Amino acid sequence: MHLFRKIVFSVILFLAFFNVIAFSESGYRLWLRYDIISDPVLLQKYRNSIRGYIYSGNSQIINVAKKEIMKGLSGLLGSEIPEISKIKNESIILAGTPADSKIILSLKLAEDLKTTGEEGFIIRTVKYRKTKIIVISANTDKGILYGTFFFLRLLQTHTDISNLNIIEAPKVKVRILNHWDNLNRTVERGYAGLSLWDWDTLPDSLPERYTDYARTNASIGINGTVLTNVNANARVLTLEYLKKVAALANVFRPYGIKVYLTARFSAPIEIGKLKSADPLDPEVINWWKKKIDEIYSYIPDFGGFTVKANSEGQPGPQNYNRSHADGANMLADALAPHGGIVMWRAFVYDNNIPEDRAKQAYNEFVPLNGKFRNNVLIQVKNGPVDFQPREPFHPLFGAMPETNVMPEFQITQEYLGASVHLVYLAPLFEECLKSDTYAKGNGSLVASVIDGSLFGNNITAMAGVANTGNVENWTGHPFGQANWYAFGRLAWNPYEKSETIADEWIRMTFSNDSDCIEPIKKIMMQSRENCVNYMTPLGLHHIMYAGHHYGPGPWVNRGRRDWTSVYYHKADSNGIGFDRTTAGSDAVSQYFSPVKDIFNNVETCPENLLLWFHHLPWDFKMKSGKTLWEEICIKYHQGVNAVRQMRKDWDLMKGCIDSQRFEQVRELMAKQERDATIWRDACILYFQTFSRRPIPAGLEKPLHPLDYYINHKYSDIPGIK
Ligand code: BDP
Repeated sequence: MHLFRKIVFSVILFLAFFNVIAFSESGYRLWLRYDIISDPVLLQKYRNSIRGYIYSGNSQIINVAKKEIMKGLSGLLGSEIPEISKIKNESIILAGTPADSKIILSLKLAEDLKTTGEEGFIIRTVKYRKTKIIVISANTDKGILYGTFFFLRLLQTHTDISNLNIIEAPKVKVRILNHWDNLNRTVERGYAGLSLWDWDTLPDSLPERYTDYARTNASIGINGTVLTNVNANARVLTLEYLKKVAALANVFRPYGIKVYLTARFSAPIEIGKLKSADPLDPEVINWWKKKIDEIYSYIPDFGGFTVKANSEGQPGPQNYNRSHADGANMLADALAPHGGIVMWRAFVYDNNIPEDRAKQAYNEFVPLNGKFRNNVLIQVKNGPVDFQPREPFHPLFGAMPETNVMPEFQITQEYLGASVHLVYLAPLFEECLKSDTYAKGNGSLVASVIDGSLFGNNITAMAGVANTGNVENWTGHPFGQANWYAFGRLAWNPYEKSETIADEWIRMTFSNDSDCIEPIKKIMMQSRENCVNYMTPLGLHHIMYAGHHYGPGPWVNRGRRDWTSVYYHKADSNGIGFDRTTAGSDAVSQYFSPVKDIFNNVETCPENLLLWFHHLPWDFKMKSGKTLWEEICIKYHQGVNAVRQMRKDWDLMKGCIDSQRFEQVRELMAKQERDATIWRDACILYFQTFSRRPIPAGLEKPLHPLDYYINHKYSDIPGIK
C-alpha cells in the first residue's frame, strides 16, 4: 500500500479507537456501513484470516460482488485487501462457481450445491495446500453475490469465521418490494420524502442512489421491485416511460434485481385507444400481447405485473362481468412466453355488498381456486382487513391449495405511526408467518403455505410495501431501516426469528457492543406491542383518522360505511367489538378447525384478538379479573407508559451511537409519546361516551376534552396533512 494511504488509515484507526471524532452519521449507508471492526483482537484475527481474495468469473454480477468485497473488507479491516491471482500460502477468500474455478471444482462441493438451487450458496473453511482458505461457492453468480453479502455480514456482526460451514438457500423465490410510487414522485402512504425514481431525469441521469438501492436490496436477498403504485397509471406502459424503466433495470440487473410494474387494467383504453378492456376480447388480448412483447424488447428480464383490480375503484375484469381469473390469466398468457409472472391482489371489498368486509376477499377468491395459470400468484395482505397494528392471519392462507398464494406485508407504517413512531415490524410479520392455518392439520403454518412446502407450488413469492423515499437516510425514522431489513430477511427465510434479525441489524447499524445491543433490542422487540396497546388494544381495529390514518378517529362515522370506524368497533351502551362468531358475521368459519372454534369461543379466543371476533359487554370479565372497560383503559395506559420507558432506555444509549442518529431518534420519541398520548386519551374519552364508566382509579386523566382530539390537526408529521 502507498505510504500516504497507510498514514491516513493509521490516523483514522487511532481516532476511531480513542473515540476522538464525534462521529456524526446521516444513516445513508443503512446496514452496509463497513466501519472498521471496533474490537482490536478480533480485527487482528480477521486480518490474519483474510489476506486476499480471488473471484472467478467475469459477469456483471461477479464484478459487483468483487466491488462489494473490496469495499467491505477495506472498510471493516481498515486497510486494502488485495485481489490476488494465485493462492500461494496465504489465508484468502476464494469465490466462484465450480464451472468458473478449477480449485473449487476440485473441492467436491457438488452434493451440497444440489441443495442451494439458483440463488443459494456455500461458505466453508477448507484446507488448501496446508493453508485454511474460505470458499464462497454457488451454482450461479447470483449465489456468489448473496454469499458475498452474507460473508460480509459475518464480519459486520463480529462472528467467528475460523471454521465456517454455511449452506444457505432462499425459501421463497420472488422476494419483492412494492413501491406505491406515482409518476409525479409522490408516494402513496410514503413518509420519507419523494419517490426514489426521478422520472423527469430518467433515463439519462442515473445517480449513485439507484445503485445503492440495488446493493442494499441484494444484501438481504431482495430480487424484485415493483416500481409503481398499485393504484396504477397506464402511462408507465408507454414507450417514453419504458425507456426510463429500462434504464433502472440496467442499474439493478447486476445486483440480481428484476423490475416489475403495476398494470392498470384499463390501459388498452387509456393508452391503446381501444373501446374496451374486456379480458376475453381478442383485440384486448392482442393489445396486451403486443405491449408485453414491447416491454421485453426493452427489458429482456422484465419480471411481470402486480395488479390491483376491482378494488377501491380500480378498473378490472368485473367491469365486463369477467372473473379475477379471466383477468389474471389473460395477462399471464401474454407474459408466459417471456417467463413473466402476475401478482394479482386479493385486496378486494365492496361497500355495496352487505357482507362483513373481512370476509369478502375469501368469498371472491376461494371459488376460483385452481382456475389461475401457474405463472399467477394471488397476493394476499397479512390480515383480512388492512395492515392494522394487529389482525388475525388472512383466512385465504391455506384456503387455495391449487393456487399460488403470496403474502403482502406493509413495511411503510401507514397504520403504525408513519415515520415518527419507533415500531419494529418483524414481530408483526412473524406472528402472521408462524400462525397455524390447520389447512392440512396441525403444523400448516402460513410460512409453509408461502414457501410452497405445504401444497407444492411451482412458484413462491413475498411482497413488502416499501418505506423508502429520497430523504437522506432513506426511511425517515432511523429504525424504519430495520423494517426494510427484516422484510428482506424474512422473505429469504420466513421461519427466521424477529429477535435474531434485530440483533443482526443493530450490530450492523449501530454497534457490536453488548451494552448497546441488548437495550436497543429490548426497545425494538416491545415496540409493536406497545403500539398495539396505545392504538388498538384487545383486537380493536380500523379506528384511525379517516384520510391520513396517523392519529385516532374512533368517532369517524361518515362517508363510505366500510371506511368508517363505527363499522369496526360497534361500540354502544351495551358493549364493544365486532361479532364475527357463528352467531354474528360468521367470519370465523373461513378458518379451518380448530382455529375457527378457538376464535369462535369467547373463552378460548386470544385476548389480543377478542374484539376482532366478539362483541362483549363493558363489564365482561377479563382473565385479569378486571372488566373489559377497565382493561381497555389499562392497555391504553400501558402503551403510553411503555413509550415513556422507551425514551428513558434510549437516553442511556448516548455514547453507544453517533450523536446525529441518537438525537434524531430522541426527538422522534418525544413526538411518539405526544401522539401515543393523543391516541390513548382520544380513544378512552370516546369509548367512555358509551361505557359511561369512570376511568379506573390510579390512571392518569386525559389532558383535554374529547372535542379537542376530534379537531386536532398534525402539523409536523412527514407526509401527513
Ligand atoms: C390501503 C391504503 C391505500 C392503498 C390500499 C391498497 O390506505 O392507500 O391503495 O391499501 O393496498 O391501506 O391497495
